[in-house]
Amino acid sequence: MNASKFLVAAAAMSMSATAFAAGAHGGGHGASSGEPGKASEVTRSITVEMYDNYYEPEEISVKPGETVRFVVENKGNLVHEFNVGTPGMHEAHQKEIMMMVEHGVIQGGKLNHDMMNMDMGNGHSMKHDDPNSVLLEPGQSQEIVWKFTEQGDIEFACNVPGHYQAGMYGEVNFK
Ligand SMILES: [Cu+2]
Repeated sequence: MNASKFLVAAAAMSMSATAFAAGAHGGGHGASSGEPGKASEVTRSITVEMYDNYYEPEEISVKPGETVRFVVENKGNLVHEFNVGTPGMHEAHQKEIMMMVEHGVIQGGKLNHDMMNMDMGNGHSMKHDDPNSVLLEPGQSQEIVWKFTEQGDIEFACNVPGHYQAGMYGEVNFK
């Protein structure tokens, strides 16, 4: 990228950085889908495989109060997300991820980590580091320890543009 192109990109990014931050923190992230869990409280591990564009398993069952270790593996050819949230949280997060796509942070099967770490002013970046979510390139895997504090309307979902709409989400059932 030459210098003038870089400046244009940087300006566009800093303009949307404000919107990005507002989106990320406006919805009370995490409040209604549980909270980050402690490794010492994990009672069960669930492996979740991500394909283009669906999960295996397609739904999971948990008990209220249970802490689960999710081992998330991307077995598809595209970047996919595993995000534990309410339908409203997913809707808000889809706008954030759309912005990452528009800025070239997500390109099909690749994540631009340099751009994700770039400081866009005011300490904001396009880093994707919510505790309830992982965003993975093909072949990558990562773990999330999550505590389902109480029963609620919770889904795990991929918010990469078009994927949720294509059915890439699953129900969290309480028993
Ligand atoms: Cu996806």
